[in-house]
Amino acid sequence: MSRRIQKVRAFEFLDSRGNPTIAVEVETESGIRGISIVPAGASKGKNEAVELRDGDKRYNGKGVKKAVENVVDKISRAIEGRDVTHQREIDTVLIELDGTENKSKLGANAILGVSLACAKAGANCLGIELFEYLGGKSGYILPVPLCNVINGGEHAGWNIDFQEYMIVPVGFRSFSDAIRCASEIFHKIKSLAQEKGWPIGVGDEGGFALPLKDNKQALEIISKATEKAGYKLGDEVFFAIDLASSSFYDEIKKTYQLKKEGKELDSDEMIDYIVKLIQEYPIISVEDPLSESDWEGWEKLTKILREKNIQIVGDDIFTTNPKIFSQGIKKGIANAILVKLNQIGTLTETIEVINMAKFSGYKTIISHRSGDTEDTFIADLAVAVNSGQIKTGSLSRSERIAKYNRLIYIESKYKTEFAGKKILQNFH
Ligand code: 2PG
Ligand code: MG
Repeated sequence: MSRRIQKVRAFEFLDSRGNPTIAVEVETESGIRGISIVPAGASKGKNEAVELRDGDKRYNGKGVKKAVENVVDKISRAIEGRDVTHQREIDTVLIELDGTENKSKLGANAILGVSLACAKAGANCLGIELFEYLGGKSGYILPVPLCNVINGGEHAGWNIDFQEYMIVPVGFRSFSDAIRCASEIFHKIKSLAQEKGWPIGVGDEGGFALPLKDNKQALEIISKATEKAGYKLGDEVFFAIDLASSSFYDEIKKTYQLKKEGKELDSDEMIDYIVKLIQEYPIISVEDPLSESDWEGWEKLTKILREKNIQIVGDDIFTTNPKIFSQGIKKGIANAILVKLNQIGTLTETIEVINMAKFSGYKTIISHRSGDTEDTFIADLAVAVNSGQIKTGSLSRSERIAKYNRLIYIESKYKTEFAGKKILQNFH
């Protein structure tokens, strides 16, 4: 059965925000196919690989016809005839064909679509699951989900300053039990909001977008909902937050603008603010607490939070980029990295970053984007690399639930272990 690539197709699909995104289908000579749909972020890091958008009248400039053409014309010619299971070779061809540092010529969206479609076709050629294809035959760990039950910042029209308020259900024997807990808490938040007479809408990642007065009120409501659902806070369930601080950082004044609370804080004051929040609530993970430009602040805060055994996650600051990440490791910044395939643009480079993290004692969290799709690639990736954690939104909106359902499927069908409380150990 030939595994050689015969045809590469590309489509202009829509993502969960109703914006265009690219989908790629790769087909081998023996008719085996793999299809991938690329996600898109809203609060992006400055150093992310470039998402090619048409910038014309269609879809308010967000069309991806040029990226589609790049796949159909240029990329297909370069990879047709190659063995679809030779992932590293294919990704190297894609990187070289583009030739730019940030994949701006062909578009990281075009490149990633092809890279991931090849991986899926490769798994299908061998007739095995994607996670087995990427991760080998055994020893699978199901990740703890970081469920974003209250949405804020850019994902919810700035109802509140921080972007994500997540529950982390660790005290369970299985992924399915952890998800049940998260779903029950999610529904208790809804009842509490209804009792207050608040409108019940959700943000980009399916968490409630509530008219809150400040960040603490969000954590208060989740605490209450956890209690009402009958779970033990600080034992079975912890919290994680993603501040997405770059999105409210004033680059000129070098201050953090917490508009909802009427506060303007410099780096040291912001650090105090975060440390106090951690003392008050069972927060075990803090993502992008400081701006991607504030490396000095990151160094200081990492030292403080490490001592307290808190996970400090670099997203916008590292942008899943091996070069930037290695500088961060050298400077002792953060102790975990958020891994987003489309920030760097190929599967091979993403796995390189994951390996770097493991080698350096950093935790990894495989992540969705706020504009996502029904594609469940990240669920398989999290299992394949035993990341221990996945961030893929709330307990509503099918583009988020699709990943949870995929993990439930893997857990029910294969021999796996749930990461659970193990993720709480050793944040170096
Ligand atoms: C984040 C992500 C995903 P976006 O900041 O971590 O939750 O958001 O995709 O908008 O960058
Ligand atoms: Mg983030």
